[in-house]
Amino acid sequence: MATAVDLYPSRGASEVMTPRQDPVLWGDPAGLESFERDGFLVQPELLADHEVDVYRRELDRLVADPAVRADDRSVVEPGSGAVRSVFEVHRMSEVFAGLVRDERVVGLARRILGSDVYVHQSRINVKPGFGASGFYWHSDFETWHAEDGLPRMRTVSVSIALTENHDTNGGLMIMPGSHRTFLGCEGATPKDNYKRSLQMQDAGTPSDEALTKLADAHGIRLFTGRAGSATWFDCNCMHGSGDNITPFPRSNVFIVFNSVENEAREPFAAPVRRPEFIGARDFTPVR
Ligand code: 6CS
Ligand code: FE
Repeated sequence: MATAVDLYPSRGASEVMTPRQDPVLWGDPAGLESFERDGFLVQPELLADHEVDVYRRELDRLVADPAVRADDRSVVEPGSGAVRSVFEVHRMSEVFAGLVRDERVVGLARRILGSDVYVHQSRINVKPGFGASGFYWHSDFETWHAEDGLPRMRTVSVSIALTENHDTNGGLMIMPGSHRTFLGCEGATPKDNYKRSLQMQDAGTPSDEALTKLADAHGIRLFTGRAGSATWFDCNCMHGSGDNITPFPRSNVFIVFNSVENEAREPFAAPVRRPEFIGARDFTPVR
């Protein structure tokens, strides 16, 4: 099979900026203008309080289950050993599978991506209080292209808050408009990179100069909101989150929808594929 053309080179000898060569919206843009402009949109009330309770209880159940904690799909905090994330929750839990199929969720993903969609990745992030570490600045697409082999920017993430996102407990930050520039990072991908990168990313990390340039051009938006609010963001937004040293956990469920027209190929800049629980190889559309 001919190797796919690499429109977004990354992880080479030096950092390189490439203008986005893909649409942001692949379907009907009506009402989604802010998503096109900024690379994100917020739904303050996606889930009602009683629905939040159902998903929060399911998150607590999974996190408390020793079998889940021992599962390869769980990532623990480097320091405390507390569960930080659990991947593939849409396959592990019928409750979260139901959220993925919820028309309010998958329907908007289909509209943004202009096609049927499958789940490239899902995870719950617990981000407990008292010191849970954040995620340094990165573009998800840079990793999903380099390591999971997604060819085009036809992927959208939704982060649904399951606890209150205060401006103090390590909320998501996005540079509005940064989705229109692809930042190819310097430095080859180490083998088994995912084992470290899910706790602390190094390959695929932008330089201070590039981050300064992007932040000067776009600013930084901090996302706060009630439990049940949702932030949808394009796969190529430059984003990150701070540590959470407050007593208040910042838990969310994070679902990544990829277009069925953008199926994962071989990694564009990594020696081996990542495990399927991080980068799906089952392209069955969500029904
Ligand atoms: O590597 C990944 O796929 C994951 N890492 C981060 C920090 N965000 C996106 C994704 O969940
Ligand atoms: Fe990310």
